[in-house]
Amino acid sequence: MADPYYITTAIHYPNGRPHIGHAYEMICADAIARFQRQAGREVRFQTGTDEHGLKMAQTARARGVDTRAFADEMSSHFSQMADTLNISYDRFIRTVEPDHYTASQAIWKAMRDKGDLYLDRYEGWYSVRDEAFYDEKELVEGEGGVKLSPQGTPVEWTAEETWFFRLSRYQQPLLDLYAANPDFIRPEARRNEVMRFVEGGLSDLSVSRTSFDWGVPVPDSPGHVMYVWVDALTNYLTGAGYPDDAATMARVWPADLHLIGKDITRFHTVYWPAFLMSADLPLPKQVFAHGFVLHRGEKMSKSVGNVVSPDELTDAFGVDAVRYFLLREVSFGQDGSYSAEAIVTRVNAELANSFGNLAQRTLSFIAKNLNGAFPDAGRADPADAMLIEEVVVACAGFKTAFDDLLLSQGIEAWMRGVFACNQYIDAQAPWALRKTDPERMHAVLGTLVRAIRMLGITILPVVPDSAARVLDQIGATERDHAAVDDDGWYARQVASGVTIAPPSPVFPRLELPAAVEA
Ligand code: ME8
Repeated sequence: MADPYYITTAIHYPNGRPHIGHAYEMICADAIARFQRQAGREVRFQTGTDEHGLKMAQTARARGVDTRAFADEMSSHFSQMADTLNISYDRFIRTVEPDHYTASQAIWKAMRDKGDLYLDRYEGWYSVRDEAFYDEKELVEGEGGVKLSPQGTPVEWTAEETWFFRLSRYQQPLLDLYAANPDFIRPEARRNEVMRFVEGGLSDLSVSRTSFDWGVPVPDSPGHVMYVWVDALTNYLTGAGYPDDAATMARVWPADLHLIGKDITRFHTVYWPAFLMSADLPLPKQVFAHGFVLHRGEKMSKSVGNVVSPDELTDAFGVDAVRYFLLREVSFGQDGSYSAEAIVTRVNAELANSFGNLAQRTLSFIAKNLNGAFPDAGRADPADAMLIEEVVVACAGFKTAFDDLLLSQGIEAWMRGVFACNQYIDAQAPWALRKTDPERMHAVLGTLVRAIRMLGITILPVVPDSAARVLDQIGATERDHAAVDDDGWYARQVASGVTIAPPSPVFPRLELPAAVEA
């Protein structure tokens, strides 16, 4: 059986509509999932919504609607967005689902049986917006002297009887984990932050609430629901079949990659591994914290209200253009900024005018001048082999970079292959050769078709729909990584007699729409 690869996104709070940050996270995870599938891994990819907690309960109450009905409606916007963005998830999990209750209660009991849970009185600060407890020493002062969380959100004083998790016990095991696995937390800046935090000492964590009931009930403890992060993190196990589906668990757990945003690193790299150690479960192999996508350099969030709808962007520019832009523009792990102008500029320069134009002018020339027949071998020139070599290097560069989650660099490497093709086509000028040297023209066009196939396969994880259309135009059906190096493909196409139909452009030039510009 193929080597499994389990990748997850954070599960998103559906207390408002999805924004471009949520879209970004799904797109990055999807590109990685598709890339790993192409590499032959048996990928399991999970995304979903995180529906419990005070923030959801309060938002529903403020709107005067039933919390569950509100969660149902809002979660559907996230699953619809995932479908619009062509996200190849295997499961869209909702934390209100019965098997998730089972998993959350099972990990709870395992932690309790370990002696890591005890009842006590909690008194301290809580941010509903972050769904997080904070120590007094972490708070900052806002306008008028009000106390704010380190994320700048309001905090309220909370005092109630709750269950505590003995997080303090896990300080040394966590430090040992980070030391033994330097890649457990990426990028480096986040790893350093987390290590400083854990070195500073860990307080036990309040893990249940009694003042509201919108959550997973704590086993054998009437009146208590789990702290939303306990159940939220457990979603990754639910999706792996925990606790009852031992076969799936054995195959997909531990997760290979939890992809999350930088603001929730502490939950994933401190609390989550501590819960898992407590429950005697294997730890995920890696947590990668991506940066924030800012709109013209400014932070957006549902709670702040300057939210840009992903639908607006995909309607204006197309799904693959938005995917390409985000993956290419933002250096993975760092913050990035977007605007309509930046999307139009990037996509026109690299997709419409470069890869799109390369495919379009090559294939329409063949359709028109060779009746769509695959060019003959013609008369080779060292420039042909040199081009193929450059494209091979570019595609290998993409693969090496993606293997190491250097997504933007991977696309940049691929782009070098596209540029090499465009230089070659300009230098060889096949349209001029048509009259002067048809044999050379055949060789040049054949070389370009080979290059387009390799580049098309390579870029599939980034722009799945458009790259597939280019590959369809040349009848390239084998699309895994191994196919890139398949030297026999061209001869087989010629032998099969398939032809290239007049292509319609796959990457249209974008215009700046007035509505988005405003
Ligand atoms: O934190 N740019 O949910 P959430 C990029 N339910 N990513 C962003 C972003 C932005 N502007 N804004 C948010 C939660 N994100 C919890 C997670 S996981 C067990 C529970 C990212 O809806 C954010 O960093 O607030 C997080 O990874 C994801 O979107 C969901 O954020």
